[in-house]
Amino acid sequence: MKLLLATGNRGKVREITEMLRDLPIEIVSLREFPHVTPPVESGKSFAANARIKAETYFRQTGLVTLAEDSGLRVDYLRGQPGIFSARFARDGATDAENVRKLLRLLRGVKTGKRTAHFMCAVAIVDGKNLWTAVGKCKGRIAARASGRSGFGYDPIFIPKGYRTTFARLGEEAKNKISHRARALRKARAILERLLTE
Ligand code: ITT
Repeated sequence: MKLLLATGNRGKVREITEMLRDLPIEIVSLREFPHVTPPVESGKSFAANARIKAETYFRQTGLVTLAEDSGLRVDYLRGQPGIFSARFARDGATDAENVRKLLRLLRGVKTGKRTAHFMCAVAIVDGKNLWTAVGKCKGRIAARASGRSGFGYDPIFIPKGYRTTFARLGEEAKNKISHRARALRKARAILERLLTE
């Protein structure tokens, strides 16, 4: 089975490819479809945006498509940046700009009030059905950035039960407990069913 992993985010591609490594699936990326047009992510939830992406890319390629929408919800900021995590500082912002903005907004906020969680919604479309699965990872925002692994807000996110950031824990540890890992564990059952059909 061929599966289109419909994301332009290299960090997501790396993690999802690793998580699905043991399945007999040929994963193809958007790089092999340079002419597809990305959708406007106009949904009001992670699940809605994941669905929009999966449906748009399925329509243009005809391949079973897996897309995901994810982001960070910070309690002190009433859930911001949420679905706008990728473009928090500005449209086309770099990870470093987004991290800087978040740290600035939390300057002086005490450890106990820096709670946050990552969310990930995965959508799979095969032309007949659409499935979604979500995963959540609780934690808090560090006082300063630390670590080089991962992407996005990883240098400032400390998962619950740990003392250091995702970026310092490294990909193997992150891939066991992350929001993406949790959503993918559920999505895996769907892919296994598709494989037997
Ligand atoms: P695609 O839409 O092409 O998949 P994107 O990066 O624009 O790529 P999103 O709209 O889902 O994807 O935005 C997700 C953003 O949330 C991402 O750019 C990061 O800033 C943040 N994010 C999501 N998962 C993360 C993770 O595991 N670690 C750190 N930051 C993460």
